[in-house]
Amino acid sequence: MKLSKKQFKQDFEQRLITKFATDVTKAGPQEKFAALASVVKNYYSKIWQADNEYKDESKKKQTYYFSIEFLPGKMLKSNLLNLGILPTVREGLEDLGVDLDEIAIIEPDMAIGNGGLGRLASCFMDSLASTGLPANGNGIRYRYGLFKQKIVDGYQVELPDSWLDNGNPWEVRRSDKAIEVRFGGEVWLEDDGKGNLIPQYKNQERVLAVPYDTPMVGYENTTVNNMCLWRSEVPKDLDLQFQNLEYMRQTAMLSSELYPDDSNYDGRLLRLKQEYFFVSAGLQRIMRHYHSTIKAPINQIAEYIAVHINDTHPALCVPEFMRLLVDEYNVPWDRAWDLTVKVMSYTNHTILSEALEKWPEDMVKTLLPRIYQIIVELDRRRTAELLPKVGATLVHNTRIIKDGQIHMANLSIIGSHSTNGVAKLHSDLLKDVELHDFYEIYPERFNNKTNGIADRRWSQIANERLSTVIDETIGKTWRHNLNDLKLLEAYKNDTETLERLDAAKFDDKQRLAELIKERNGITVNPEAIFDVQVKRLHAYKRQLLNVLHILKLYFDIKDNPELDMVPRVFIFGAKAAPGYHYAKSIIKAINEIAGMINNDPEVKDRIKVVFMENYNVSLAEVIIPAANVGEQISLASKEASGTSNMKFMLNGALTMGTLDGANIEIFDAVGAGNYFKFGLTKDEVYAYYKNNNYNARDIYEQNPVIHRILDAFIDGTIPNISMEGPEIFDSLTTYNDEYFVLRDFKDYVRAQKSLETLYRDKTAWTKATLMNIANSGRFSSDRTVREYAEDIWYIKPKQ
Ligand code: DL6
Repeated sequence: MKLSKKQFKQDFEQRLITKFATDVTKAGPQEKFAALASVVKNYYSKIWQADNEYKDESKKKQTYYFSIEFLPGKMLKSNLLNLGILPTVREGLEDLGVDLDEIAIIEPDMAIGNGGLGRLASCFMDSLASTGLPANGNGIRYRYGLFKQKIVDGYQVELPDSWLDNGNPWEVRRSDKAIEVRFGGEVWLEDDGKGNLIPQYKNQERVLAVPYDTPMVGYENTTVNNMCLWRSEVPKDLDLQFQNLEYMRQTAMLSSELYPDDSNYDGRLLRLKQEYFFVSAGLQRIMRHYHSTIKAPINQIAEYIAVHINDTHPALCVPEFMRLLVDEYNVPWDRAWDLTVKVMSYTNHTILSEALEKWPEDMVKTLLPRIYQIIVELDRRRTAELLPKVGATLVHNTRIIKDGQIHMANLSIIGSHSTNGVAKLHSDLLKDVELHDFYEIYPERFNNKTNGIADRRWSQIANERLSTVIDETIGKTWRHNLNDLKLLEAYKNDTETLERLDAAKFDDKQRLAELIKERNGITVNPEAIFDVQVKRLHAYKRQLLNVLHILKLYFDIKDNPELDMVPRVFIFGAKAAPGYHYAKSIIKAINEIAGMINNDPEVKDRIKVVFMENYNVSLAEVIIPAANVGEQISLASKEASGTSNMKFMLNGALTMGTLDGANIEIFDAVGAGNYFKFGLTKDEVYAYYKNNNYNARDIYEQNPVIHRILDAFIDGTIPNISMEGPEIFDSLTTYNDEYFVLRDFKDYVRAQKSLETLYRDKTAWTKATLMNIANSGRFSSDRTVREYAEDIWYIKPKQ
């Protein structure tokens, strides 16, 4: 949009008066943020309205992306950038004596997601709008986001993330579009006299779902999509139920927190209820829109809408859509099924079996009796139809209902026309191993869509310095088409470019060093290698392997105090799921090891270990630009894709990585010299599984380096881990090291040595940096969503 600095200043000052009866000299930071957000909202609202009209009039097919998590982070700068007014606003504020960065920091992170899955959903929201694709998000407006992590005595402590305390300036509450969702009660079918069985209900619990729409502003275009988040409320006519405190509490809980504690029955029930809540509300809203605006016959619905099931949490889309078609719109069962499969598509985000949801039949039957009937009928019909075609074994292995459980991945695959993995290796594993039986039956449904990242956030917003260097080297076209970064390759031997890249990195490292000082009280040297591992804490991601290597370096120094090594700062950021004891023990160990090493005068600052608490999108925006190395060291086959690997690459960090997930594609893109590859391959891992011949204790017994490092966990060398140390030690020895940490250790140390050698040659290192940036274009989520649009959703961009 076009905006002069003068106009902006007027708008901002005016808004301070109308909103807070104050002026720029007296307003507090929260007031300045709220006024600025309100001005920005005003700017995009006209575009939003026009785009809504365009969509309604053109009736173009739209996608609805159903996800239990979204992780957008802060929206202010992203909205400014996408509207094309970031520099104008920054300068305008400067004129008024206001620093944009100081205002931007006030906005709480919108963290209604946990990790990669939610962040991917938000990258997609940005890219869908930025590529002009008509799409909507659909999720839950949790009152509390993912917990705030505090580190107390080295332990993770979880505090509530009350992100809505000052309101959310971007959202629009649409009470007029509220929808009722019903649970429980009794249901039976009655013949209407014309041969139709009509469901009758009694004693249902009613909940009002109120939509809050948040605009997703496209990058310098005229598309503004919508992310709809649902809040649960008591229906107005039930206000009298105020005496019924339990009902009130349960209703509020539905949109209270992400992933309630599911270690008990009530927690699991709540989670299932949440899943149905946002699925039913979202699909009902789609149906209403279809009838009020699209006005096409119901049996053409697949030509107008696509519904995406992001991981299995929204899998109830399948039976709920059937319910709506069959019960509410009188579509015959077979036709309804055909439409459902055409409309639905599903992404699998993990092969970890504990993450593949299953719900006890009884729970579904009690909470969602009509949905249960539909699932039973789907399963019955499918079994009858497929038995003669594919045989009993395949049918049994792929049934929706098995062993008293409803298998949500099975439901999603069977009820949709597309199942995709999120990186080539992951998609191959789904076809060849994990979902092979399904692949035998529905080979045409399986495909790969390698993940991507919203590159504008991770470069233009998070790393303005680097972005400027790139602009000055190859021009600005890369800002619209990330593939143009390839032009940088022509400068790989250009000393001046390399020096400027290096200087930008140094500035980013200084910025992070200041933050570390401020937050952790640790002084780190920006000349050191900044070696970063930021991601959820999970055993398969192998933060422990990183830790063992740090301990090796530490013992090397203890053995040889004059050891010549390039100083390293090891930076961790990770949240552990509140109930994941082992992951929390690793956090404690990292913090104790940090204390031990950082305070040992003999180390002489050659190693620093920093655990940055409360890792989130905003912190990532400071850490990732400053990284020299990104640790992507999961056991091959376990990380479906990973996306921080792509963010590091775009920011010129080199990957220390296994051949896992999208690392493989990064390796292929940058070439062997610009990536530190180590570790078992997926085939080697599977060979161990097949032959059942991995023996971690042998490695411990036979390798003196490993022996000494592991003993440090149990012999008091690492202080204050008398509970956690033995737990970690046992996991690697007695319990045979589930993720092959000890097996990969030696090769990891070798790769780490070659990293240090390369870092000593500044020119060679920076050249590798440049090659990483230059080849990161294919990892833009613009590319990913275009592939979804063309191959899965069949939607077209606005011209
Ligand atoms: O697809 C997004 C993201 C992948 O990049 C990660 O590799 C994968 O672990 C993550 N999966 C999840 C699902 N839950 N679990 N586990 O977050 O998805």
